[in-house]
This record gives sequence, C-alpha cells and structure tokens, in this order.
Amino acid sequence: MTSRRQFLTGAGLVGVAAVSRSALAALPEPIIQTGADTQPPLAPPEGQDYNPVVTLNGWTAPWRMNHGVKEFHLVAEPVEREIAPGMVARLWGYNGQSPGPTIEVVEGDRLRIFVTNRLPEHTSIHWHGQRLPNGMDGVGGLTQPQIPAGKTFVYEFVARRPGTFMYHPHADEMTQMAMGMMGFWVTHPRDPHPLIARADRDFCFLLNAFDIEPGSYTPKVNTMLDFNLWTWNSRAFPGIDTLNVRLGDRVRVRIGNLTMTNHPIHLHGHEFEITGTDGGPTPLTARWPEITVDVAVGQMRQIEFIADEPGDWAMHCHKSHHVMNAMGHDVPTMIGVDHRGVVEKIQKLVPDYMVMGERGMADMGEMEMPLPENTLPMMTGHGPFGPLEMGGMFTVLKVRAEQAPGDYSDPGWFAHPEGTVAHEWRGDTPTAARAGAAEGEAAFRARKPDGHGGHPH
Ligand SMILES: [Cu+2]
Repeated sequence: MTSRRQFLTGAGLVGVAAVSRSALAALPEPIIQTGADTQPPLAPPEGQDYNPVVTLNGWTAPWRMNHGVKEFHLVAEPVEREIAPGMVARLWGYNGQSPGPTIEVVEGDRLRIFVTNRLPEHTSIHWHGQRLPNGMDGVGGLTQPQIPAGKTFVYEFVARRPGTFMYHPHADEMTQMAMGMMGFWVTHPRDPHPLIARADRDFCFLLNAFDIEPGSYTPKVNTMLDFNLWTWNSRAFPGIDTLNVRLGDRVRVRIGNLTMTNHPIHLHGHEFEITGTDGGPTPLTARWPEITVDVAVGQMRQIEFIADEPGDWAMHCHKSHHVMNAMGHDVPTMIGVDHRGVVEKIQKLVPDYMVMGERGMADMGEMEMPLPENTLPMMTGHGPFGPLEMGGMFTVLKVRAEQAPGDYSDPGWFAHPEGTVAHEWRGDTPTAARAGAAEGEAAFRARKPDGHGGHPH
C-alpha cells in the first residue's frame, strides 16, 4: 500500500501529470509506504530503457522531473515495521518504512534529493559508493552540518557510475542504523555495458539486524555484536518474500550488508558469479562460479545466475544462528541427557519447567510454547512437507517454467515430478561396515601406498 500524505501545507495531493510551475518550486511530495509487501517494479515512465529492480519487501522511490533534474524526497522518521506476521518493531526509517525506498536512477542522471528530518535528533545521509562532490557525501560534521530535527536539506549530484549502492546516516550511526535507517540504491547503465548483462529479474535487499528483547518493540541501540533478529530489509523468515522467477531467466540479486558481522549468503541448486560490488562491475576475468558469497560488513555483492533448475530452492545465510529468530542463548546443550525422573522433581519446585533440546533443537519447530506478546518463534515456517525450523535470514528461490515474464507473484509450492523426492528406504538395511571390526564382522581393507596393505583398519 502506498499513500500520499499531505506534507508541508499547500501542496496537497498533486498528481505527477499535473505539476504546475509553482508546485515545482515546492518540495516534491514524499511517498509514504504503509505495508511490508514487495511492491511491483517501478517501470520508468518515459519508455522502459532499463529493467527495474524489485526490492524484497520494499519499493522504489517515485521521483518527479524538474527541468531535467530527477527529484526525490526522503523523510527520516520513526516508523512501524512488521518484521514478520506476529511481530512489529518500532524503528526509525524513511518514508514510513525501514529500509527506506530504493533509489533507482540511470547513469548520468542529474539528481536532487530532499531529506526532511522528522527524528528527535539530527541526522545526515551518506550515499555509499557514489562519486560526488565532497560536500554532498553526507558525513555530518565533516562534509556538512548535521540536519537538525525538523529541517530539510538538499543533496545534488550526478549519478556518475552504474552499479549497486546504498544510503544510510553518517550521524549518530550506531543508534540510527541499529534503529533501521538505511536504503538501497541502483544506478543502471545509460548504454549497453560490456560488463553489465541485461537481467530478466533483478532483486535487491539489505542485510540488517536488530536486538529486540522478546516481548518488546524497540531495538536496543547500544548492542555491539549480540543482535537477536537477523533480517533482510528488516524482515525475518517467514516474513521475507520469495524470489519468484521464470525457468531460464537470468537473475541478478544485489545484496548490501549493514549489520555488524559478515553473512555467507548461500543459494541452493545453482551456481552464480559475482558480477559486481559497490566498487563497480567485476571484470570478466575475475569471475568464478560460487554457491556462497560472503558479504562483509559495509560491503555489497551482486550475484547472477541462470535459473535453469525448476523447484523451490532455499536461499539463506549460512551462519546457522542467523536462520533463527530471537532466542535465549544461555541454554545448555541437552542432547543425549536423560531427563527422566529429574523433570518431575524440578516440576515440584518450578511447575512450568519443561524439557528442551533432549533430542536436538528440532522439536522447537513444532513446539506450541507460550511466547511473550510481539515475539516471533525461534524456528518456524511451514513447507509442503512440514515445519521448516527456520527463522531470520532465510527465503526461497522459486523457479517455474509457467511463471510469465514480468510476473513476480508467488506461484505456491513446487509440484515435484513423480519419483524425484527423497523418501524412506523400505528394503533391507544391511549391517554397517566398521573400521577396526572384530573377527566375523565386515571390515574395510585399506591398501597402503607401498603396495603391501591389505590389513584391516
Ligand atoms: Cu548471517
């Protein structure tokens, strides 16, 4: 849902087509987003000369043309962001959401970006990765005065190089980024570029993290490393939308990391190449196939692959605690511990006592355990075969032959062709062979390099 909110008296609801000269002298109306659904790509109004990006659980900032200059209006303000169904966080962001809208422009565009500060403290915006005049770099105190609460500043520069970028405050950074202030930036090449392929689908998202105590709404802003909610565009699984593509599509995924740790992002079923970073397109000779890309703090990576395997392919951070939602960390490992007898004794003292993790933690995926209000289950989500036992930085790449070009809607779960799903073995189970076995049991024989070998090991 996008709503146009009346802003700074006078402008009212001005349609894009009906902007008068006097209206152009005023600030562009900021577009406010009220929901967390992935919005359809914003096709450029004057003939589609690029394939627009899709911001996962986000949207692209609309702009207006003013005498050859693209004008945007960002409003830094407190927002409410649904992290996943069942949990809302009180964050700071831009234009109603965290992250703010993606700014999507074309190489060579002249830009004017108005930034209105509706936060209780000063802010600034740094345009991460841009070539621009030093005074437009947005480092409060170094290249500009801070933007005081209630004031609007203007940034003006030319989008000089194509690529994958982001924006974030360079003012009280630890607080403002811990509160969710950030946004994506994509600059498309003006002309066909030897190192930038035309992608059929172009997705982008930022890696971010929060420390929100179970049962509360506002992030702790003094947390340095021990965040408990690992999110993509301020969404945690199962709140992260799937990446829906057509079989055979060239897919580009742009990822930026504004957390305080690295994230090895792993894609199942395909190999990809890193085709660019926030430093620019990667030379062809420096590309190699990967299935995991480590995105370090403050880095951006742009990966590309041909989606040529139909199915529902997991895509996630490979740090296993980053695919979980908030949990108590100080739980001892109980695997293999026999609680029988002990439980009843403890329950006499602590009636609510329950056994956790005796067989591993998978039971948590199904456990109907009472949670504090506004708290996500640690491991959750259901697939066609049962609980997924996931949280945090996890989603699914859905590759379908029948997905129409330009259709980003969710096709539902994959229908596996007959006989292509792992299943229970129902035949005989032979005794396992074992090294160092006693006489009469099966044993491996290793042949030593000297050719004598033959001894059981
Ligand atoms: Cu991670």
